[in-house]
Amino acid sequence: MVLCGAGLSASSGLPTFRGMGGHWRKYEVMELATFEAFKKNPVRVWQFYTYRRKEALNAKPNKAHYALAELARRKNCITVSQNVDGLSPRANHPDDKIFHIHGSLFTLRCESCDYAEPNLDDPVKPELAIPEDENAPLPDLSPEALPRCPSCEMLLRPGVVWFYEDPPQDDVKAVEDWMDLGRIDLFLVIGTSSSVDPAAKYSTMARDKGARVAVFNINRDDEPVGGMRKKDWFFKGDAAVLLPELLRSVVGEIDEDGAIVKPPSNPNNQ
Ligand code: BJW
Ligand code: ZN
Repeated sequence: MVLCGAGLSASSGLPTFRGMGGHWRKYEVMELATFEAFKKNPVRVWQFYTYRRKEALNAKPNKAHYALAELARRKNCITVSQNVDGLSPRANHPDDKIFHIHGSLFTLRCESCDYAEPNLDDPVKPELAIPEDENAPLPDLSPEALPRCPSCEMLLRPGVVWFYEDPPQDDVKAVEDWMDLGRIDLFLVIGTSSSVDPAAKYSTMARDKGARVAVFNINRDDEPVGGMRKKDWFFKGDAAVLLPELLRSVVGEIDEDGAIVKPPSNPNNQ
């Protein structure tokens, strides 16, 4: 089982959540990533997510995304991703083996009814375009400029899971059902500060199913909840370098574009 966070995409050039210093321009990110913020200032929140969507669309999956996608094709394993950047889907990670428990930047959903749509437009509406110059002021828009639900006319919002919101219940249930199936050998914790529930709970749950834990993180202090145990591993460094190396005997040698340039030496490696 794999749990990944923003550090997986750091080498693709996307800042981690806490790595942004908690700020975007002069705004506190914590104050943009809540439904309360959206109700108060939907224009500002939409401008923040327009910026995030553009950054993610301009980024490319890295070797770690491709290695995890290949691992999923070869092993009985699931990935729980906290990432909303769409890079794992773009690395062709099998759809039925990954659960995006914090949603996606590229789904729009209605703030009021059940309407949802995939959307890759940049920007979603022309008025939302963000000035290239970071110091240039953000355009002062009226909420009329924001995307609206074709079904009920209320505002559409980014399809991410904000603080205090429930992660998609179907996904949470599917993850728990999979964990209940039997023993878990190994739990990989990749590029996450393990600071947000429910993701932070999964390492303890996996341990209860017998898992040993392997952490991949540039920061030795970012341990999973409950700390490290005797038979765990901590690989300190860039996930995009470490993972393809550590998984090479199982997934083969992968190039920058995700092509397997050398087959695995030990595909049945347990
Ligand atoms: C590298 C690297 C490299 C860097 N290689 N590594 C007080 C305030 C706010 C909230 C709460 C609160 N008290 C309680 C709450 C609830 C909250 C919570 O858990 N808070 C904790 C403080 C306890 N949880 C929730 O609100 C969740 N909802 C919930 O629990 O509902 C109840 C429920 C549970 C279960 C079932 C049903 C109901 C929802 C949480 C939603 C989080 N949403 C966000 C924003 C998404 C939208 C957006 O992106 O704008 O998700 S918050 C943010 O944190 C984002 C991330 O997915 C998430 C996790 O962060 P992540 O990925 O770990 O990133 P970072 O930046 O923290 O860490 C990066 C790591 O990478 C670091 O360790 C680096 O060292 C490392 N790294 N480069 C390897 N190259
Ligand atoms: Zn609606």
